[in-house]
Amino acid sequence: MTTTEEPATTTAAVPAARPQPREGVRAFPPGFVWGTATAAYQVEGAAEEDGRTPSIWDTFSRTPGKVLGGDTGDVADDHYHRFREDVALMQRLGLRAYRFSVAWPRITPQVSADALGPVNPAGLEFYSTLVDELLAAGIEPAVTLYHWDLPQALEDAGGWTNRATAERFAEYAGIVAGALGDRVKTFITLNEPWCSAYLGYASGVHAPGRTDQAAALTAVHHLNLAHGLGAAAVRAAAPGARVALTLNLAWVRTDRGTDADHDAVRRVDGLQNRVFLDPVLRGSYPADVLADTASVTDWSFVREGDLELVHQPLDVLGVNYYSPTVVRHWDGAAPRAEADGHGASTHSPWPACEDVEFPELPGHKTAMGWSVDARGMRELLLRMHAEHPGLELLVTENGAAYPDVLVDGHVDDADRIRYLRDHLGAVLDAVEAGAPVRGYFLWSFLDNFEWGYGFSKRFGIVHVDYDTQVRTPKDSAWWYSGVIGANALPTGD
Ligand code: GCO
Repeated sequence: MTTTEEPATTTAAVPAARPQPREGVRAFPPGFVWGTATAAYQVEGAAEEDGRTPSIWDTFSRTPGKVLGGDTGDVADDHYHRFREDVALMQRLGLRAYRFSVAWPRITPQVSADALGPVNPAGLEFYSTLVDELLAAGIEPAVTLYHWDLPQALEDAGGWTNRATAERFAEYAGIVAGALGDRVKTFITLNEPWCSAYLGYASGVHAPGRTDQAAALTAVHHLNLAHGLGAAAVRAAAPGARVALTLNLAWVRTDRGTDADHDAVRRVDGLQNRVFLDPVLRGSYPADVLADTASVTDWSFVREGDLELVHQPLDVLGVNYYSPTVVRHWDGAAPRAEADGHGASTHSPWPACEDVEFPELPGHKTAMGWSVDARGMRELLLRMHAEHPGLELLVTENGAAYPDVLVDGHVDDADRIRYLRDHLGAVLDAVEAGAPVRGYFLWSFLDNFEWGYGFSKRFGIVHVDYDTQVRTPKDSAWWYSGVIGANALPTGD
């Protein structure tokens, strides 16, 4: 009898497609998209120019006591006037993509709950010129259609608690996609609906500053509906474009092991992750979330047929990740810990979670007080890959605020570089484990208006002097530029 002996294998098989890293670096896949991100209200300024009308953030930031230092986005980084200079700097740094958002109040300034109103050509013109400028610089635009600056007139008619807001959003989305879709290949319907709903309507630390848990859950559904209707409108107006949704998914764990602690994890996961993922990707609301929140609302705002409208094909899921979430069951004995990193309010952003607490974690924190744990990035990307195989992923935000100081024209932000290196390493871990992560957008290109914290928190890789508007790339900008150029992450310190 003849037998064929296989030689013993001593080395693990290496997938053929993966580039071999040079010593001291870990390579990203070819074609990986390297970008940075901003949002209209945070950088543009020009709040009253060219026909723009107020958004909920104009109203909120002009209300005393709402934003630290009384800061507003009236001028911000003056990006509206300086975008050419900003795009030139992006090009100098070697950035390949730029995620920005469109200010709805520039596009249809007279919108009401009943009608979109006329389109403002000057508003469209600004974004169209920005897109041309980017393309001429070899930078791919990715457009977010809603990054929290709802026209105030819509809030006056109920805002996201009013279903009409979702309908008007879809009409507006179609207009922008129609105007830019010949050049823009990625449209993100909404940015972080979690924040719009819960911080805007439950804890009130974001505009419009309401504190009503039932309103927040109504907003959750109308934001999901806006995504679905908006996705269909973008596809109709720009058939070649890819439709995305950006969620700030939470990596939720407990640092204690009782059944009640694990139940707290399930509930927070439901409210932050599954209440958005399930309707959008599966066409249903999670039964446990509906049951958990039954004391707050009966969800009767979800109409027959809505879930089919929400459940549109999704080309890309945008994942924003900054910090881990740790929860415990709260038994009422000691004061409730509320270190969930979402601002101080006597009202919780978490509906029906009165017995859940958010303990403060030991260890390194950013200037936001947010704990740093890059494992969450990998875990979230791998979870999305496991639960929704084949769904393309993009990291649409990741970054950190630190107390940067400009000394002699130079910002040494070694903390940020460490943060970025660790989180990019975690992205690469997920890629190497098979997650289809196509790119990474660093938050943020410029220091900017950090919502309730005003200009006090600096997230940029480019320092902005708010008196002179002078931009100075921080050390992290040059470091990131090097990573992009090499398409690889240095592994040493
Ligand atoms: C968000 C927003 C950004 C923030 C950034 C830092 O994720 O909250 O999309 O606008 O500025 O995340 O908080």
